[in-house]
Amino acid sequence: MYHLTHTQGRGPEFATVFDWRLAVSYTIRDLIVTPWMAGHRTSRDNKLKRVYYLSMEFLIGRILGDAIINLGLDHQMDEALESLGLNRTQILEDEPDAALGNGGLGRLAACFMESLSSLGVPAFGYGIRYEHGLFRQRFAAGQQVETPEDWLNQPHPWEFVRVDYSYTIGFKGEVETVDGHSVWLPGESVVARAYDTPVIGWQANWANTLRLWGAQPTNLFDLHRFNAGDYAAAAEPEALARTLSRVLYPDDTTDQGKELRLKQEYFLTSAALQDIIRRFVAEHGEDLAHLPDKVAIQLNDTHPAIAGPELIRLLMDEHDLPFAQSLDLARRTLNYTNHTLLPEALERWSIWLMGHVLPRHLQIIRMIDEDHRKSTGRPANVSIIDHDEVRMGELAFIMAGKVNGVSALHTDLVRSTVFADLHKLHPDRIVNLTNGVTPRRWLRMSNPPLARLLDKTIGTGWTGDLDLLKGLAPYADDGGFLDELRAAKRQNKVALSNGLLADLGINADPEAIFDVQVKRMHEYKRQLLNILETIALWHRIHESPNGDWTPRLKIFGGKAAPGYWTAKTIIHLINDVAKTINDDPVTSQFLKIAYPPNYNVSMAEKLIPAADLSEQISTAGKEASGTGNMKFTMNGALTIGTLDGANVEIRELVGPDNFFLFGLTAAEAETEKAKPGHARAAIEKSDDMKIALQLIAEGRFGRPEHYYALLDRTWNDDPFLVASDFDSYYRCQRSVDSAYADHGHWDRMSALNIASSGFFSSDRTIRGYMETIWHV
Ligand code: H2P
Repeated sequence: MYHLTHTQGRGPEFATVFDWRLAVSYTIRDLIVTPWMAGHRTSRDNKLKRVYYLSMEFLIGRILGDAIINLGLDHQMDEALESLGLNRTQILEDEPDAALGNGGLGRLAACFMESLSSLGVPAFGYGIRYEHGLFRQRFAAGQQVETPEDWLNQPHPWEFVRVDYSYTIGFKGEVETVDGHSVWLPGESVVARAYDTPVIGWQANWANTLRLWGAQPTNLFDLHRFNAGDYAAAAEPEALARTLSRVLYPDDTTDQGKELRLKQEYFLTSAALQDIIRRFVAEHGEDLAHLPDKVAIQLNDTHPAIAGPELIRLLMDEHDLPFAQSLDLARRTLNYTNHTLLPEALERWSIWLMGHVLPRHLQIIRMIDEDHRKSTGRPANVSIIDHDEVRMGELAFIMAGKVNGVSALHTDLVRSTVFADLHKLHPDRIVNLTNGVTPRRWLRMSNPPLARLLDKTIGTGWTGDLDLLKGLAPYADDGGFLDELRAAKRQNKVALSNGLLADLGINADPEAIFDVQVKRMHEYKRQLLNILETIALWHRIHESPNGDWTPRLKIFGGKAAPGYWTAKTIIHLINDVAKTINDDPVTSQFLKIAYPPNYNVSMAEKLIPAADLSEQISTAGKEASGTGNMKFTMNGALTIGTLDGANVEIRELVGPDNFFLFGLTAAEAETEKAKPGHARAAIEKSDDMKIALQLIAEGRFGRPEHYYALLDRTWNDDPFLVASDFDSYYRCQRSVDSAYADHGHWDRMSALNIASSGFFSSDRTIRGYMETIWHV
């Protein structure tokens, strides 16, 4: 009531849901600020080492519900809201998603921030305060349409703007030599301004800061032009500067905006490093030789890899340290996480662009390269500059104390493929830290029925120590427990069905298998395999409509990068197939498809707890880890998957009997791909795949000319081996059908999945980083 009146300036009789949501958010924020400030004081007074996580993406989602849970105030909040006649769900769902990321990479950064706070590790996350996060997705006639995300169109109650923490970021210009020193005279500059969001940990013992940078012009606006009546031109400097923090570029996309993307990466990195050095000097004095003792920096993928040369530049050009020492200090401070082996995501910048935007950095990159060559006596195949391009993967590797992969399989592949030569030179540098997810958001908050059952069965300790889920294993043979587990799942499925009916008009039977594939749309993740299997199944049901079919609802969710034509065509195909299948009076009692648009964190929170089956069907060797796979396992869904990424570890932990495995291994996939005509050969052998492709070509799901190129690619190229794995997948799906028909057996498998999922807490992952990489 206080915040409604005094912060929002509204009386309860006029207050909207928005007003109430802000009042509730400020109330909760007040409770976070105290531990937040205490944590800062403790870190400063005890001169603690800090972790700095640099990431172009933080896929935070909504904050309010998570904060309430971590403060342990859910019951009190319910009571308070009820006494005011307010509806909790309505208030929580009024908050827009902070969609500052594409997918797993950005969501991992958000889970890590939460775990760092839950474990009480002094840390800052550094990112960009995109005014428009990832685009909003709509479907028009089945096709993806992108519209701007506008989460900051309304006051954002969680952030504190820090006008005093502003740094100038230069671009372009010249490098001159003055008194034997290199001096960079940037031709353009903007100001990076800090916006802080506290991230509260479990049980509110500690809170860290997510510091996002917004771009401001160095000169606010051109008064001279304004007075002359040229208003648009007067505002130009501001508009140009703001472009830097306006949108999040979807990764692996086109050439467009390359310069802007490089500038964004430098903007984030330089602001963060200037802030880190300022804080170090304030706490520990001018002697930067101790930087690695107090600072551990993690580069989330190659996006902030310019940190290597930038840190050297700051130490050398601004703090007068010699190059060799600057290089050594930078290397002992920086670490790099690799998230993918796909060449498209290992950034390369043309020398021309790098030299144009960051001329001083290009010089330093050449010095780093030269030093590495000399010190390792190596030929050019490990060099940073290759074929007139700067390879950011190599730069990140060479500048890192440790390089980590994100699952056991991925790390092995990092060692044996992309960085094989560098690994030989630096055999101790690559380490594995299998990803994890926070159980606070992904279990306690998003799945209250299951959380209540867990509390009742094994006590509440699991939220802060997910290994305690092991205590559930004995209950896998307890019929009473399994009934309750089924009831909890059913409650989530009913809630989801109601939502699907209201939003999409799809009438879903909660008894059906809820079979869910949600993630970025990408060919390697093989949503195409899933939809082709759906078509083949539909055809089979038509052949024997009186058969004993297990009803299934296939749910898809995900966005395609705006320039990624094939992924967009697959979205179109799924929607077209859904239209035909959902309206089919013969089959729709057995098979339906739901593809809600604009998949985001909040949607994941509803879909994952309601899933029976988790689709993790990437071409083996391509999905670095996956984190959705972990969330599903924790929530009792069974996985149908390939031996890829963290699926391998999930299967080992839950046991092969409780996991639906299909498909080629990573090694087999490599061999298969090398065979000429592999796709055609596999399709010729598979009646089900052939019929699925034929039905599309015949136009059974809408105009076939939309799909000719996709069909042609599948027959003649099939880079991600959809055809080679099709039959194995189809058969495996039928074994899912029969397993699901045996309720008792299915529920037992589900219980064992939950019981074995403790390893996938991001608390475990962060402890691993603390020990192996950061030494905090
Ligand atoms: C990526 C990888 C995932 C990995 C995640 C976090 C880039 O995420 O592909 O396999 O789990 O990073 O390490 P995504 O595809 O979801 O955008």
